[in-house]
Amino acid sequence: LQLENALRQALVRNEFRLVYQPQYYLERGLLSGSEALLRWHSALLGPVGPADFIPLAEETGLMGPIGDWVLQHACEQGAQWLAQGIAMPVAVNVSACQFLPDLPAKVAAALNVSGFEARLLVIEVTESALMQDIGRTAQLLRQLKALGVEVALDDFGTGHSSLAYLKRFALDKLKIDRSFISGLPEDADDTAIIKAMLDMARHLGLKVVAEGIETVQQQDYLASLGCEAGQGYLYAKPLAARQMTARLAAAA
Ligand code: G
Ligand code: G
Ligand code: NA
Repeated sequence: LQLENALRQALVRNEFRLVYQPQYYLERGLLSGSEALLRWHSALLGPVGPADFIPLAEETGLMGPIGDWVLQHACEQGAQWLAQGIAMPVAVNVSACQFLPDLPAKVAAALNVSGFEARLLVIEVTESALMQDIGRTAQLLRQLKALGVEVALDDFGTGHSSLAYLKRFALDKLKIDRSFISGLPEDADDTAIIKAMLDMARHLGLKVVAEGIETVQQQDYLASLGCEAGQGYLYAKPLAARQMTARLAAAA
């Protein structure tokens, strides 16, 4: 209850911030984008991790307003990078409870207010969000696509969606869950699964980002299989906006 009360105050007290984890093209080592990740430093409780407060936010109805803040703030940061001449794609996580008919209008508003470009915004959704209401999902994805944003399926492989929906839904990108990456390149099961995932993505015309790359061996193995991009501690942990800006300026 203490956590819930603190969370209720967090937005007005301006206790949230976003950090950004860079993503790289595996082959050429160039920056390909970034993922915005939410951080909360509570005045009462200190730092609280997303694994601890996001489920609570979802249960208590607070994820809606928090998610709006994330979307708006990420677009403002992206627009700021654009103003500095850096066209950096920014991916934003969207909870199942935000994946509702009002989402396209919220995305459009965030783009409008910030001046960020739709083609640089990526909406990351989970399989559970897509599977809530299949008919509605197809329409929502079409509306998001019509805005010009990309949609990525997050934590791919950990959910329970039917592969058939991958074809039916208007997705742009798969993010392969890090649980499939950690055993590479030695684990025979993981290598078989990764090969199948990359093969399928290629045939469906989906881009791929591998999550949780921690070693050069993993990077090189994934690159040899044609995996386009990745993120992970090998490159950088999530960075404060200023650190990310410095990295972008250095790469430009
Ligand atoms: O930031 P960290 O690497 O600890 O992320 C832990 C989990 O919290 C991840 O699964 C991530 O998807 C989720 N997460 C981080 N930021 C956000 C956010 O802004 N919105 C939502 N819905 N989930 C987030
Ligand atoms: O599910 P999602 O992709 O949103 O998860 C992002 C989470 O993964 C964040 O908590 C981030 O800190 C974490 N993360 C990012 N890179 C790595 C990595 O290389 N290894 C591990 N173990 N976690 C990572
Ligand atoms: Na994510």
